[in-house]
Amino acid sequence: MKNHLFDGLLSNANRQKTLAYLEDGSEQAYGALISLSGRLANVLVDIGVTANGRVVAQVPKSMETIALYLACLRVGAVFLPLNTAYTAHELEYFISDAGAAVFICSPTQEKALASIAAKNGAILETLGESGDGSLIEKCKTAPEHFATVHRAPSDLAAILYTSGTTGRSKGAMLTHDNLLSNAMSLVNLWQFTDRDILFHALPLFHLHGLFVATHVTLCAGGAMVFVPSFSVERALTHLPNCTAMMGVPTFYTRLLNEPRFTKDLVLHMRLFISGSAPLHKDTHIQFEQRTGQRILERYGMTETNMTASNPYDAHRKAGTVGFPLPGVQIRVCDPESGKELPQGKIGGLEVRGPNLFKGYWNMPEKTAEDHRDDGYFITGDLACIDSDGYLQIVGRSKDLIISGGYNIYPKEIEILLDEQSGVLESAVIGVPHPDFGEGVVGVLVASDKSLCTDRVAEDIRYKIARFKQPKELVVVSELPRNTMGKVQKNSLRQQFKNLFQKAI
Ligand code: MLC
Ligand code: AMP
Repeated sequence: MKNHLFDGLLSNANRQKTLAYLEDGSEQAYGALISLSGRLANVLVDIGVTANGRVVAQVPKSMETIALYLACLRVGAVFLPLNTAYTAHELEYFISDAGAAVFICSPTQEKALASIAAKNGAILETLGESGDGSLIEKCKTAPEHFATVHRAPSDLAAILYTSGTTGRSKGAMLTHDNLLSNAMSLVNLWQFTDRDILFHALPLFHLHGLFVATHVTLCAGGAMVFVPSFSVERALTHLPNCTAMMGVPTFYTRLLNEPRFTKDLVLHMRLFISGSAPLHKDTHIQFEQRTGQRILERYGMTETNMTASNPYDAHRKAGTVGFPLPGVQIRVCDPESGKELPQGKIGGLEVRGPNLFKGYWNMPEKTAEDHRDDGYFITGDLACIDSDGYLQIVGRSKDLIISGGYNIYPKEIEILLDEQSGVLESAVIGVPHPDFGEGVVGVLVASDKSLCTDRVAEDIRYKIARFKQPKELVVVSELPRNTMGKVQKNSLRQQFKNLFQKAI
C-alpha cells in the first residue's frame, strides 16, 4: 500500500546512515527513526487513533517528535504541532477546535493540562525532551513492524494553526502532496544530496523547521546537526561540521554581531538560506562581506509552503525572494478589483499550485474569502515583480507583526489589553527591532487614572505566549483615526519607530 508522503520522504533513506548528530554526542540512524515511528504508530493505534484523527502535540524539540510525526503519517492521522510557548489559556482553543483525539504534552506539563484534555475528550499522553514520557514508555513493548496505511496525495497530513486578523487562529489543512511536492522541488532547486549536513536549529512546530528543513533533509537522504534551539554558541560549535544552514533573519543578524563568526569558520559551507521574515538588504550585504557567501532568500507561508526562491546557480538578489518554484503560479493584483497588475507595480500577491493548502479547518467561509474564483490564494502580502523578473515582498496588507520569525496578530493582543482595568482601548503595532526585526508595542489609552503599564504587563503574563507580549507598553491620550474611525497604525508606527533603537 502506498502512503504518499511517508514513502516519498523516505525514498532515499539508507537505514544504516546517520540522519541526526545530537548535542550529547550521540547519533541517530535512519533505521532507528523508522523503527521508532513503527512502534509509535502501533501505540497510537492502541490508544484509539484512527485515520484522519487529529494528534495535537505541544512537545519539546527532539528526534522522538519527528518519529511521532512520521508515526501519524503511517497511521493516516493528522499531525498538529503547537508552539511550546503557548500558555494553557491559549491551548484549549486548539485542542477543542481541532477535535483532538490525543493531546501530547511535555511530562512537566501533564498535571497542569490534564483537565483541559479531559474536558475536550482528548486522551492525554506525554513526550519529553530527552525521549521520556508515556508514549516512549509504551513503545518499549510495542512491535516495530507496522503496516503503514494507504494515503492518497490529497489526504490530510497536517494542520498548522496560523493566527487570524480577527484574533481567532485558523488551522491550515496541508495534504500529503502539498508537502511532498514542495519538499521535492526544494531538494532539486537547492541541490541537496545525501552528502549534506544541515544545521537544524529551528523549532519543529512551524513549517520552516518541520517541513522545509526536516523534509528536505529526509528527501535527500542527508543528515543534520540537530540542536534544541538557535544560539550563536551552537552555531559556532557546529557550523564547521555542516554544509548548509536554514534560518530566520534573526539567526543571521545575531551571527553578524559576533566577531568570532568569520569567513574561515564557514568556508566549507555551500548554502545559507533565509526565510519566514524579510531579510534586510544590509544583512545580506554584510553577510557577503564577512563570509564571501550570498544568502539565498526564499518566501513562503503556512498556507502555501514555499512559493518562491532565489536561484542556487544564478544571481541571488538582495531584497528579493527570487522566482516562483516549478509548478507554482504567482500574480500581483489590485487588492480591490483582483485585476492583475503590470510588472513593476505593487499589489497583493496571489498564489496557485500544488503547494496550496486545502483550506482552513472548519472555516469554509474564511477559505472562500481568501481565494479567487480561479483558485488563486490571496496571501495578504504586498509584492512586485522587478524589471529582472525577481519577486519582491514589499509589505503586508494584513495586520501582522513578524518578530524573530514568529507571526503575531495584533487583534489577539488588543482584545486582551482592552480587557485590562484602566484601559479604554489599545492598538498593537510592530516597529523596527534590532534583534527580532520587528518588536511588539502596545499603545494604550487610559480610561481612568488607575492605568499602570507594569500591572497590565503582569496581568497578561500568563495569558499569552511570551513572544507575543508587548516588549513596551506606552500610553497616549487618544489613538489617531481616519474619517472612517479606523485607527491609523501607520501614524503610530511612525511615532514609535525608534522605541527599540537603544534597546540592544
Ligand atoms: C523569543 N522571544 C521572542 C522571540 N523569541 N520575542 C519576540 N519574538 C521572538 N521570535 C522572547 C523570549 O520569550 C524571551 O522573553 C526574550 O524574547 C529573549 O529570548 P531569547 O532567549 O533571546 O530568544 P531565543 O530563545 O534566542 O529565540 C529567538 C529566536 C527564536 C529567533 C532564535 O524566536 C526562533 O527560533 N525563531 C524562529 C521562528 C520560526 O521558526 N519561524 C518560522 C515560522 S514558519 P523574556 O522576556 O522572558 O526574556 C513561516 C513560514 C516560512 O514563517 O516562510 O518559513
Ligand atoms: P506564517 O503564516 O507563519 O507561515 O508566515 C508567513 C508570512 O511570513 C508571509 O505571509 C510573509 O509575510 C512572511 N515571510 C515569509 N518569508 C518571507 C520573506 N523571505 N520575506 C518577507 N516576508 C516573508
